[in-house]
Amino acid sequence: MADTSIDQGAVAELEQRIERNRVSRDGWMLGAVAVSVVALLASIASIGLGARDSGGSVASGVGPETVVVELGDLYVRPASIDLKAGTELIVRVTNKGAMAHDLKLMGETGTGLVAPGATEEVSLGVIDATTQAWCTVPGHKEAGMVLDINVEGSTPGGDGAPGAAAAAEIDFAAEAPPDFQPFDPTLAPAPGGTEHTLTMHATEKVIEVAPGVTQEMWTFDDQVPGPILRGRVGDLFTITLVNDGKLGHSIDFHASKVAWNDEMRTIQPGEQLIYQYQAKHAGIFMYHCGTAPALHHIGNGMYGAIIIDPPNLPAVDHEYVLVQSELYLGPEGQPGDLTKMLAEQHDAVVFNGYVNQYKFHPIRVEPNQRVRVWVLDAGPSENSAFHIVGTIFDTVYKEGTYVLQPDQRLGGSQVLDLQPAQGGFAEFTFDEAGLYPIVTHKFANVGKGALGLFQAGEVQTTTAAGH
Ligand SMILES: [Cu+2]
Repeated sequence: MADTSIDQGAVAELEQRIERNRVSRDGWMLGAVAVSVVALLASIASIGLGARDSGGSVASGVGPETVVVELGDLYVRPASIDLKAGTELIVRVTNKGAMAHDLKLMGETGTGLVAPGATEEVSLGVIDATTQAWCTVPGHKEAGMVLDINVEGSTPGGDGAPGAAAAAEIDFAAEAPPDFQPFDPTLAPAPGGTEHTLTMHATEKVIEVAPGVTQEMWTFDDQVPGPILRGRVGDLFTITLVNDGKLGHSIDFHASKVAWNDEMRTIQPGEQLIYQYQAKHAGIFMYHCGTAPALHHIGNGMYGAIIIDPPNLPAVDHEYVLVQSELYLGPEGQPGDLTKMLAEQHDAVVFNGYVNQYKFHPIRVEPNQRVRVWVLDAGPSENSAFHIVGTIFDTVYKEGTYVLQPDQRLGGSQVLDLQPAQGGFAEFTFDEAGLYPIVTHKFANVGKGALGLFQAGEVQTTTAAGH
């Protein structure tokens, strides 16, 4: 138990200051002063003691106790408090962070969403046993926004923390379910006209990401990746973003040159905004939700691609788009784990949102047909060494320019290398009928879901996949 003598001194000094204020202020100010003193006292209790004994603090066990709690972006300060059994716990919660947070006992009773800079005081009720309160914004508890409430002589109750569920696990040897429908990788030509007006919906939706594994993905239009948009240099895009979810969301088109604080602002559930821009540059650009923590919103599925065709883009026999990204699994049916995202510990790397999906459903072309594959690395954190086993790229376009085009030097490219948010395309043909694996040549990730197949022509079932 911590020594409280220092705080007694501080309390005495504060009482003197209150007394001075009392004679010089009117009644209106007295109320404010009284409140601020309560806050100061609790603040001293938590900060003063916290500095001396690894974060614990003490509220004396008589009557209701008010504790000042600071919420920030992915922390709760203090991280623990000590109470006597039977104390009514009142928390005065100030949000010092840049995003909204709340604090609820066992994730249920407590503050509403506290806006940045705002303060809310609420009773968490009478505390009889050791328990916890945490921020219920998805991912925040897992990232550390937990307040331990310790009651003397009491160990954590048997009701079990709901957040303790184990993360889902992927069986990389599993086959896709019989009714599995892959994300169609076929890229349609840019629609006619120079103005593109569309509506996109931000949602949260439970989606299968691997055989038998679902996650609550945060999406654009209920799909991961989001819709693939396409146009030409000079085209005008007018996108209405509607937030149909339960969290704040936003959108950031890398193909645009607009002010971050306007078009890219976060909108709350039920709100919408119009994001308009003229595409001034060619390339395959990422778009994503930028709401803090953007890592969580991107890592949990809120990304897509917009392709602005380079002028004079030649026709090919087939065009496809593959968006590479990682999965950081939370419990089955729950959002991805922000803690894993922060540690860059992904569970899987996938093309177009699902483990090994084009291994289950190979992309069918014919030998000697010319194929263009647009690739975007949505990350959030892994790079891509995009490679197709058994062929050589004769044309590579990356980040707005041709890296390689056919000429008398007969150069060949084996990998389209991309960092997060970079994109480009590769063109090639398959000289023989057979199967051609699609991988990132960062091979640790091939065994984690980054494996697909092109099938050129008819293939005997005994044919082995690539070497
Ligand atoms: Cu979002």
